[in-house]
Amino acid sequence: MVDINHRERTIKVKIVYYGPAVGGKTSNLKVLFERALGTRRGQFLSINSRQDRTILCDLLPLRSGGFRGYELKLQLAAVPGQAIYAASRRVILKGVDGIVFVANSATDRWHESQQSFQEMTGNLLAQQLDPRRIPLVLQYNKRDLPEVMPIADLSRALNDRRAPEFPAVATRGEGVLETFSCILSLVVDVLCRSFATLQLPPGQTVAAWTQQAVEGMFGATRLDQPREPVQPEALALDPDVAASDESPGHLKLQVFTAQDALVGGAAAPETRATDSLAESYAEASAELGLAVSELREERDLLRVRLEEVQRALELATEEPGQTDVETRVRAILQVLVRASRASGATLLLYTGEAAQVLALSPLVGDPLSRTVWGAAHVDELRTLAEPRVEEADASLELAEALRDGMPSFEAVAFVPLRSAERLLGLALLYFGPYAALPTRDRLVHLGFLARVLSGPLEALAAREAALAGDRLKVLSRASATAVASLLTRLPPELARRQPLRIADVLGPLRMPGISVDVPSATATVPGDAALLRFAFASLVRQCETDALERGQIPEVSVRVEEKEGAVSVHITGGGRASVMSAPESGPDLSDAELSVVQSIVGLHGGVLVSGRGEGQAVHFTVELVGA
Ligand SMILES: Nc1nc2c(ncn2[C@@H]2O[C@H](COP(=O)(O)OP(=O)(O)OP(=O)(O)O)[C@@H](O)[C@H]2O)c(=O)[nH]1
Ligand SMILES: [Mg+2]
Repeated sequence: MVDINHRERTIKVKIVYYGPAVGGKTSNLKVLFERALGTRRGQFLSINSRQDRTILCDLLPLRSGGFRGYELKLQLAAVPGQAIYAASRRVILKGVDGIVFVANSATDRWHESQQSFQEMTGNLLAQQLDPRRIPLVLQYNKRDLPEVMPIADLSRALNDRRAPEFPAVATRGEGVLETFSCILSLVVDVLCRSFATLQLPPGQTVAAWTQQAVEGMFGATRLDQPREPVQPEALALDPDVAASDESPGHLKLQVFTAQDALVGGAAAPETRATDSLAESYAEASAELGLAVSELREERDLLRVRLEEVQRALELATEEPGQTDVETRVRAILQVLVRASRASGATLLLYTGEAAQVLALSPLVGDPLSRTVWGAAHVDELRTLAEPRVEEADASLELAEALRDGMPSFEAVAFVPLRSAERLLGLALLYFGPYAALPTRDRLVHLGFLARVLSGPLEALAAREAALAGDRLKVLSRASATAVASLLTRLPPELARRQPLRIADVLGPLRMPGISVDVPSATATVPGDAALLRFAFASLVRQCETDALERGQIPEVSVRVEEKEGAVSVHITGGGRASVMSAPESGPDLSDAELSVVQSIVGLHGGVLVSGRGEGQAVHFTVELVGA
């Protein structure tokens, strides 16, 4: 019975391999397990006798990837074929969504296949399932044996409903994936027809979906050729169960049975009492098996999430200079892509003056920002606090923006990366038609990762701000140099010289952190008030910058001294120690600005002296001729 969980965005489907003893059911599952990519398979659990015959079942969880935004989880189960395990077969068949009947082609075993098929029909009817309608694929296995029934005879005997059928040699992988692909497509076809929300969008077919799903799970559509070396996917579902030709993830539970005691002897007698006992035992164990495999899946998921958080923390604590900016930002985006399993991604960076777009291959630009509506929509999302998903069906405009490009997408997740006060970046994670969309739970996880990853982005923003500051400094240095050269070429008589009260010139500089002390309020100098005030203000600023660069809160004193007709203005820097860390000192503008001050002082027939006093604080003295 299909189990759809809208909250977790999962669809669970059960496919049962049914058939006579030693027909090759376990062999089919084993091959599928061995050849499935590490990220797509869970642990393969077999409950066997010591002779490796199935006693209870084989369970193999597989993930097919996304189907209409949902993750399709397949539980493959193989029944035990031996006659005495009839109870287990009934239990395993409960809630089945699709059946692969594995018949033994050997001439001398053919009646066992027939009996098993009849038994299966009865079991389905007992569950109110119509044996003529349930998705069914027949596999005629062991075609390599010397004496096999012709396929036409097997087909005539077993397949009067004309279900799809495949010859196979399971031990060599022949026909195994073909059989599996076929049952998967039949089950998916039923899903599309039974649930309105799961209908495929126009232009997509079940056959095309199945082909990409199978390729996504196995990296191939046939298994009878040796596998191309697969790129190990970055984050395997279970690191212990990584894709390999050995099968470390195959857990076999061997159970001692009465048969083991009489190896080679007759089968244990079957009585009604032991039958019902066996049935309840089988039921409990099968449920336990399913629960264990779900718990294991949950554990695997948590492990993967932990790895993602570790990677995010690594990026957050990496020294800023270690890798270049683009590599770091790319790494940040990759963490989010892996955690969301998106098919494409871009990051809109708001750390600099203009927004920048970084796109991960195969994208070259941001698909959503291409349309006018999309660009405006992205802009609206600048206040977004937590990740969210939007699906193409939500609006015509979104559908157009997502579906019309190459590649085309069905949904987008927005993940904001924020500092305490502003948006530093917006990750846009795009999902293709065959992708599973993040569940609510996964969105919370993405939100957490985004908070960790906003650290490195904040450092980046600070660096960009510093660079912008440097650019500004270069610019003002250039203009200061230009002014200085203009002033030196100005004939002295052009400067206005009128008697100025020095107290009026310096008064406006007084503010918190700047003390102005003019003992004789009447001291006057001949000159240009605006130019002189500019010169003194520049010197005060030099002192302030100097203090800041030494990690202090600036305290500047301006003091006037009048002696023998000359007026001296002493400007002394300094500051209180502060907890601020000293900003990196970039190229400063002191030289250019000082030459402007020098020119102004020169125009007024004065001199500028500078130096450093005790505690290394800078100080300036301007000597002017009194009026
Ligand atoms: N020659 C040959 N042997 C096969 C083939 N498929 C499976 N076998 C062998 O047949 C034996 C039984 O295979 P299983 O896959 O365990 O059969 P089963 O249907 O699971 O059997 P039960 O668990 O008892 O129901 C094993 O020794 C397999 O190696 C095949 O296509 N050709
Ligand atoms: Mg078996």
